[in-house]
Amino acid sequence: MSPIFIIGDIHGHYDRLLILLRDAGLIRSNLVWCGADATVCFVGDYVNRGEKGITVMDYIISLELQVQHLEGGGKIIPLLGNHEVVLLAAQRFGNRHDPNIGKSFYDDWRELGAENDLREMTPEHIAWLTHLPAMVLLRNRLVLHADAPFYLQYGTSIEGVNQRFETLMRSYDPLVFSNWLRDFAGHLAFWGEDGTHQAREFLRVFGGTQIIHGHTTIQTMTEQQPDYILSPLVYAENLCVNVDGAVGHGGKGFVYRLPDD
Ligand SMILES: [Mn+2]
Repeated sequence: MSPIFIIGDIHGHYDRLLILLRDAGLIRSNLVWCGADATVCFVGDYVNRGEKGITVMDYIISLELQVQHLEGGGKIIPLLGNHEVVLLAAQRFGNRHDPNIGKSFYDDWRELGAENDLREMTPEHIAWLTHLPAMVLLRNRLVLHADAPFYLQYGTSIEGVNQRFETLMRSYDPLVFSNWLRDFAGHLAFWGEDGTHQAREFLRVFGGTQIIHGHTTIQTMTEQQPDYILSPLVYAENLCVNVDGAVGHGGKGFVYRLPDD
């Protein structure tokens, strides 16, 4: 069975991404793919916090191209995170007012964004982001970016939510983006007793036996220091796996290999 790896929020920490991929045996020191038939799923949030968000995106795109040219090669599955939407909104709407947060889209992005990311984002990057799925089912795990409840309101199937995201990405209405960003910024939907019910509902609607997500650092749930977070957090009666190793907050991060079941 070919291995499946999940990688959490990288947030512009390109050097850390390379270390993680190299240590997992997926790339060589010259950045060339050596993961054979492995699948690597990135859960989104490539940009903001760190300085090299566009470089992170460019490298994931290059990995996609590399594996496409290999016979029987691997698979790269990048999901869309809310920070990509924050960056895009800053470029698309700039100083327009975001009514849900009471400041401009640019000012919202600038709090965590790296100036060069906005400068370096090309129409090709936007086209690539536009097609990224919101969620995917891998070996019966439902993988999505955020532990936020809104997915249930955005569709009743994986395909439906992915289609809705693509439609939203193409919108030039600031209010549409404002509401989407508000919903996408939800956290801890699967935490606590009510959260376990919510997780069951997600799995009933979208399928799968377990949810894998990033978006909320494991530190937020366990109060561990980022340096000590070196493995995923399994919670909600084993229904959820958090893979956000707080790389954006100085954590080393980790690569989560799915059990071969
Ligand atoms: Mn996020």
